[in-house]
Amino acid sequence: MKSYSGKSWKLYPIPERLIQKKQQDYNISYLLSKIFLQREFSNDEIHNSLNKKNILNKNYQDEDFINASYILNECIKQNKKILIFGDYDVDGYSSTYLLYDYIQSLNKKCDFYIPDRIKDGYGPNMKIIKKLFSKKKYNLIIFVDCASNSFKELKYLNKIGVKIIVIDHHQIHEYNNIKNTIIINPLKKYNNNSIFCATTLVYYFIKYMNINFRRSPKFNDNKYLFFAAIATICDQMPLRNLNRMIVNNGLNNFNINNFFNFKKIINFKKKLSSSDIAFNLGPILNSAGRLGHSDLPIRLLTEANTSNINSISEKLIDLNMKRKKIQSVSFNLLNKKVHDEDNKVIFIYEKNVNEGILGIIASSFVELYGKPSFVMTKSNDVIKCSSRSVYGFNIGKIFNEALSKNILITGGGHSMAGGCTLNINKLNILKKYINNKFQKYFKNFEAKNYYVSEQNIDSLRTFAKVDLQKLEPLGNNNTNPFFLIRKNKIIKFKIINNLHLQILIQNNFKKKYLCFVFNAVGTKLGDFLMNYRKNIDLIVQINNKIIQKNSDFNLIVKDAIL
Ligand SMILES: [Mn+2]
Repeated sequence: MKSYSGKSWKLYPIPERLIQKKQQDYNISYLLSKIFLQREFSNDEIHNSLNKKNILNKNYQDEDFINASYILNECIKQNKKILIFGDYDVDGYSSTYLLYDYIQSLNKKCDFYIPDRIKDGYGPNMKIIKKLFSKKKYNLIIFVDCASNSFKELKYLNKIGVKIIVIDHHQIHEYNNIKNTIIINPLKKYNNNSIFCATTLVYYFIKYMNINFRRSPKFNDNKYLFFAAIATICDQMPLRNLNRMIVNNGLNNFNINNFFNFKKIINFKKKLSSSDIAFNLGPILNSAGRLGHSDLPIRLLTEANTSNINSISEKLIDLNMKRKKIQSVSFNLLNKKVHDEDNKVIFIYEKNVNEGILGIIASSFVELYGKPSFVMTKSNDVIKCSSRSVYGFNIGKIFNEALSKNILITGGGHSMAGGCTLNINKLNILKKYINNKFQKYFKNFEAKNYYVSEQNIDSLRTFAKVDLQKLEPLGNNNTNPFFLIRKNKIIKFKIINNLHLQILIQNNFKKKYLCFVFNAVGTKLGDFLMNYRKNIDLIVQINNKIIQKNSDFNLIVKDAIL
């Protein structure tokens, strides 16, 4: 079935007897059974989904943990000067904070540094390293969520006698053994497909170190797991297997009321859900780096003084509101350009866009059009690009290859997200390069989108009440399921923030339902929905954001069938 947004929708074929068997085995609904089968959930994952009080009974261990623990332990013992170097997003802040907190809990001191997204750029560079080391002669530097490819900087640090630990999950360009440097990165092994964010690696590393080397009397497993959970969600790691358990346990087991530093920026009245993290807490923390205040979130996390916590929180909330405004203006501008193009990869350059929001815009394009998206703007004398991908098209690898072919100045990332910088005269070469790669990887590419089944709205309401939360956390590799609802009329619509559509639909039985169509203004789908008055078949999701707030049941319209 072809649709207005240019996607093709299919019913996922699962044999009836399999659905019924799973339904009986686990005493679950037909729909939930079908979704578990469609997503190939393991028995462990199903048990974890159905049992609220699940325990995290799986561990992760990396062979580099021993050597890294040994170095960190020696440095702590000998009161050496330690610097943690992080990244300006939730994963970077969280991993920096966990290490900092652990070392503090041993009554030892250490410093941290988060580079500025706009002035410094991602990861270490010679200028910042020299500046940091001119202020203090650190003996150990721990890079988190970055530096896997920073050979030049690592070699330099080595030369001046600094010990190095890197804990990272980004695609490695080319792995070189560097003396006195321990790199913890599952992607060191060729073909290893890591699913962990940096904070999860740090969490397991500290846990290992705490058990085997140096026990902290204040070691707070639940708090540390909570940070691994929020970073897993915000870094859009696949929410399957161990990551599912990390998120479920991390959010369930930690009493957020005990963490005063977040009191002002999130609602404490209830248990936090993964959508609270993905749509509220995450964007607030990330907006700081996007608008030139990369240090604020780490200061919020490490601050002890109440009035300082309050003023940092207020600044963060304010920055997030500013970010939303800038984003909606830029989104409208760039979306018009996408509208005019008809390529399999979205490749958009516009001179004056705030470079901090390129990634969010790329994300919304992937969501809207189901195509890998590269969004670019001018930054000083070069072009900065942020990109998000579709499943199976590894952006981190492609940027690494383009880097080795000298198309890029810098570049890297992981399979679903990445960034790069390039000279303006390489813009068309990069576009061609990416299009060729895409055509090679996906010869007969047609993004197939699957819906679970055709449903009437009442059955969806039941599913929303009883089953949807069993699929949580929803996100990458475990998306909010799509359903087909037939023969609905749109009887009213309203434009929200010049960006989204709110529509009222009416089914065959004259029942009315409220739906949202996000980022629809200015798209083919949006134009169509505002103007069509006959019966229409829609692809929808249940709006779990609203469900959890106990308000009325409503739907998110994702597409309309031609
Ligand atoms: Mn990360």
